Amino acid sequence: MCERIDFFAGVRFCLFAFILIFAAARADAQTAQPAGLKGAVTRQTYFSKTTGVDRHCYVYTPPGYPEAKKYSVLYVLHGIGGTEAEWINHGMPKQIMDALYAEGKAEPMILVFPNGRAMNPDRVPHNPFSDEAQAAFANFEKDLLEDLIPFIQKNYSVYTDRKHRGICGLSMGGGQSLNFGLGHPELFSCVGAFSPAPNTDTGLFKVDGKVSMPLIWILCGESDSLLNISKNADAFLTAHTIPHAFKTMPGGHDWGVWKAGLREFVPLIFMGGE
Ligand code: FER
Repeated sequence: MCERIDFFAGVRFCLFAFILIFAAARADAQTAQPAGLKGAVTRQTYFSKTTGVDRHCYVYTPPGYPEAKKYSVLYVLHGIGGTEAEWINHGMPKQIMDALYAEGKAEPMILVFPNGRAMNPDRVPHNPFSDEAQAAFANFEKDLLEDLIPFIQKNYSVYTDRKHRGICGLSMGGGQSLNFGLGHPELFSCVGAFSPAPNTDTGLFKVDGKVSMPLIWILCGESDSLLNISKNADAFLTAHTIPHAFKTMPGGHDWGVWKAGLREFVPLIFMGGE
């Protein structure tokens, strides 16, 4: 009899302990993903009306996707010689994002890595500085707005308003982020430019003050030969009293700066969930 009581007391204790551990794990999951949980990177193909051909992008989905009801979307753009694979191959975005989620420092978001050179045939030109290549980087604005964003919104569990849409990139992609983001403040709520290139065109920025941009964030290496581009953008935004952040850090035109850019920019965006 005594043994029977002990047995049931033991079962009750185990059950109680299990419920406690489960509750603690759930409470923790709301602030941070347990370390070790990993996101996923998938290559996607979409048809571009802009170029008339299929184009590709990579998509990072965070640990647990699609657990949250809807996710924000951050578009992450590459540099002059790159393609949709550049960040994936050199920037360690999956590792950076998985670590940020494990630390509870990133809102629910997916990252989209497009090919930022919209041309047909779709290839890296022999001379990435050619007029043709430069035009393709500018032409990507149309592909992004009319082809890629609708594709992502159709195929992923994401919000579709500007509050939950951001854009950032390195070098040429930094210039594109400033041009497209500040050119369409009604479509993007945050812009990050890491070492923006000479394609940065302040003439495209909407500075009439009607739509305020919650976050404009520029980062450049102190020894980057393109530092003056960041300084010009900073001076332009300051002159137009547009709130923004401009940071420099030790480094040149390199991945140390760009990885730091992604790592520092992501925790600042899409704050407040809904
Ligand atoms: C230039 C120097 C650098 C330029 C573009 C770049 C358009 C881009 C560099 C990169 O993307 O890494 O004069 O002109």
